[in-house]
Amino acid sequence: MGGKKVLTQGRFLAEGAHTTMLVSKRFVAFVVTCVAVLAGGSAAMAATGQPTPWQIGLQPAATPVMSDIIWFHDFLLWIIAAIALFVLALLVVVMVKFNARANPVPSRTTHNTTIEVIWTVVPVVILVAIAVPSFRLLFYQLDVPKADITVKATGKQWFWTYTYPDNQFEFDSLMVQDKDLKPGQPRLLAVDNEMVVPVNKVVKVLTTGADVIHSFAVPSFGIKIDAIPGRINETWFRAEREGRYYGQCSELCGRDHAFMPIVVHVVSEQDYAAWVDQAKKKYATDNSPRPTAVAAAGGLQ
Ligand SMILES: [Cu+2]
Repeated sequence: MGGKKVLTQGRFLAEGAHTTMLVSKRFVAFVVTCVAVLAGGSAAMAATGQPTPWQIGLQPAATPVMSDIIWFHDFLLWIIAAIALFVLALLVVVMVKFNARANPVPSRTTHNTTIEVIWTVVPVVILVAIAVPSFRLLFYQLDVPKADITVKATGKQWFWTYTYPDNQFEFDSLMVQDKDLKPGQPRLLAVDNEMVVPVNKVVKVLTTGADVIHSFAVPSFGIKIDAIPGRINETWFRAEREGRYYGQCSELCGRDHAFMPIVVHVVSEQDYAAWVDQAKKKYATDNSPRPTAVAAAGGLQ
């Protein structure tokens, strides 16, 4: 009887060990898959200018401002991680070395000049180390360089109107409905008439609102600026790669707030010139009332 029990127990233990090994193997496989998906995902999204499944970081940068934002984000992450680990280590030391059992007679120390100077000076140094790149980035974002082209984006309930004041035309940009999506067009992000700009040129974006406050935001450009009725805000970007970059209204503006995406199509200078020629005819602003219906989709495909 006793022997059988031991045997059963032994088999149970062996089975247990086998299961543990299987689980840990599966766990390793899971982690490897996750890493592969994340690495593959980030490589795939490098060119997309839109969010991707399983994305955990910021969208890849398409402008120098966004590159700096990503650098600053990562820099802060290291500092935060170091501080959190340091505080955790201190807590562990306190719990292990100075609990009532390990340290029955507590020290009666109340002041220690050296440590007080250190815990005042070190945080100041850390804050200065954060403030310097932070202010530099802020000025870089806010100080608009000499613009090559200007585009005015007017937020409306619930679409955007883009005006090209240098070329005297403007057009409305509405979200493509699910049933009208063409292959490759991302759902809830694609629009019928995209804002087209040339690559490597400084684009000044003026924003305003026609009804309520909207916000013009394109993550991979590192821009987000409120579009406020009655005033003009400005921001800028210089896209370094051609492609389509997607954004969304980022100020709660009413029922269809989630359905007024932004698409900036960055093209070569020649393609931009060709598009302007075509757009001038297609969207010419004259004094006759503009049809409210949006001109048929077209332009650069
Ligand atoms: Cu809006």
